[in-house]
Amino acid sequence: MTTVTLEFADNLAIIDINNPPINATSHAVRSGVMDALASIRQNPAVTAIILCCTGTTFIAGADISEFNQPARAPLLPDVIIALEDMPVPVIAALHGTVLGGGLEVALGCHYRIAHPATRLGFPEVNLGLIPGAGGTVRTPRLIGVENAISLISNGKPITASIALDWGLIDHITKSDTNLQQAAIEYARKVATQPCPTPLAKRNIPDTKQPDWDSLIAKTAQKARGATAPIIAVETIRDQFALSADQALANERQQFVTLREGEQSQALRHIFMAERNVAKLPTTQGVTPTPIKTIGIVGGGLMGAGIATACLLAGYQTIMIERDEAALAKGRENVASHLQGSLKRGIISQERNDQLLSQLHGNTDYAALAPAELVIEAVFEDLEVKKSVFDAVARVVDSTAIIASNTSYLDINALAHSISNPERVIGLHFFSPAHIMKLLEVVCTDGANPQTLATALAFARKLGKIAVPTGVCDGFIGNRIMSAYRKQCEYMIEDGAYPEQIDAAMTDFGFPMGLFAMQDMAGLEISWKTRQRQAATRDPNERYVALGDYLCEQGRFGRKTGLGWFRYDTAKSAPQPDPDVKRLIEQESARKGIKRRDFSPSEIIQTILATMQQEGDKILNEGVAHTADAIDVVMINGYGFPRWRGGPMFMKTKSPVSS
Ligand code: 3H9
Repeated sequence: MTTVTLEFADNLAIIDINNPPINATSHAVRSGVMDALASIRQNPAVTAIILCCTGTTFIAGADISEFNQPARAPLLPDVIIALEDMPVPVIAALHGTVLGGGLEVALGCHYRIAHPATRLGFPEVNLGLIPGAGGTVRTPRLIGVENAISLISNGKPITASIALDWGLIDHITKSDTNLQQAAIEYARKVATQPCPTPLAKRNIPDTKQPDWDSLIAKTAQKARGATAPIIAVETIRDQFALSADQALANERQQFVTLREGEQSQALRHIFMAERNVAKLPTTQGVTPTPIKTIGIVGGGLMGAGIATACLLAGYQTIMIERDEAALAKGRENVASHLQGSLKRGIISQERNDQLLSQLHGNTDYAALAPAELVIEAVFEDLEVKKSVFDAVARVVDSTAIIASNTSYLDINALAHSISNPERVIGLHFFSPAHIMKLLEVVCTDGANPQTLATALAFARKLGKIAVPTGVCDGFIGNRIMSAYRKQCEYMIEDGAYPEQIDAAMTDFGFPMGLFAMQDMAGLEISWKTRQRQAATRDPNERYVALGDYLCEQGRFGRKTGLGWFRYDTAKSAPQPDPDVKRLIEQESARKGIKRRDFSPSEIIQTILATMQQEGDKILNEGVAHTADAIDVVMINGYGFPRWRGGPMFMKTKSPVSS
């Protein structure tokens, strides 16, 4: 396959890039484009050039697999300067996702036309980088400083219509027009006009500069420890004191420094880990069973969230509840989730109504007959779940997959409670299920590759990051969380306070500390679980009863205004409570523990070491297939700071710095 082809037709030159899967600017692309430009320069008949891509997208960025190797010429900034310096206009024909280095290439062209479904952006900050091929210099010169800052520092792509509004592109084609044909027509039109001044030779349009200090402070607060978004804003700011050439050199230097740094390495690690985590040898070459209809048993918080996710992914969805009142509540829950998507602009009112019409409720399990996959999301009790499995197995086809959303129960036991256990799998969604990206796909002992491949394909269709796990108490995420929660409770009895642990965690980069998180989730569910487990608990294991005492006093967390912390209003931040402090100190005294100080660094070291030790056990037992899987779970389900790469990645690097 030739990566870059050049064709001459009627005084036009068409450069076509074909570098699947994302047409990244790999070395072959950069040198191919350079060669094509050199050939075009030899052909005086050419009046305009079209740059386009074969496949599902225009260039979606630099090839990050090359970032770990020495850079090979020609470098992307030089390719873009060569494009910009062509004596005839270059038209970029954009479709798919025009990202990072791809958008920088487009900005090196003199005109940009796009298919209406195109999305454009600079996701570099998500990889711990800033644009490194002129993005911070050319973008403000085209669309002004304010829009450039927003595009570059938050990493989110924009639609073609916003791009047109901002002046980032010049034209949007009709959706049914052939893009290359539209580019040819556009090229013919502009070929007769003088070539526009390259962006790097223009001035920044608006002279009004933002209040940089407050902008940087706001960016830092949002970035929670990640440095790239701040450096992106600073790099845009610094060019006001530089010529365009100096600004390009400064940007490149910042880019290279970031590329070599720990944060970018960590973010690139997790980016690739997320894409590789569900690639299992057992499912290679297995064609997933096609699925059209999903059954969901239970319309509570989880069931309704899962139903919403299924509807949004385009599945016909059947919800089963025990009676009409519960079913009405389940429907109401789904409608309210969809309203949230409507408000966030993810769906239109029309789509909302259409999706609700694809939700079919019933109180009779027989309605599940057409479902190819049924997910139970009922109360966390093995016997209750077994009876649901039994009822489902009686009505669905013998090949239909039956899944449980349990977060810790023994799915092997559930699987063996029905006749053909090879079609049973765990689908552990995280709440809210239609929003959270993580999905643990729990492989039972007997699940066959077909069941697993189908579950993974289903997860991908929902837009989830599916992490295959084995069966154990808590699977990957809850098991690690339960191990480090225990350590945090020990630290509380030994001398730390909840606010100290939470502060150490948020300083490390977690969005919320463990104790505030428990307050938010509500303390009574784990209290009831502990009561159920009391009879079988190892009497020699250290047990911290503080959570029980809180619940005995009716302190169930944020919803009761009191938990590990005090909440004066529904929205107020957690406040340390002197009553809790007293309770903790009394408990330490009762157990004869001499309380001592814990530094933030000791707290974090303890948490991290516990996560890593439990992670090692999980790996040795084969519950997780790779250490990367553990990182993907902790980052996407438990708030572990993404820019640190995950606990197992950190283990391979230097000891933690808090
Ligand atoms: C940059 O551009 C820096 C410049 O400013 C300066 C340079 C000097 N490289 O996500 P998917 C692979 S930084 C290499 O499942 P989707 C991925 O591993 C870059 N490979 O598909 C997977 O491989 P496989 C700025 C990459 O349809 C396959 O492509 N750009 C890269 O759900 C499909 O990926 C970005 O950050 C890459 N950059 O989503 C864009 N990207 O088939 C990052 C993907 O073997 N990429 N792969 O499993 C994305 O956001 C999504 O991949 C995209 C497609 C939206 C493009």
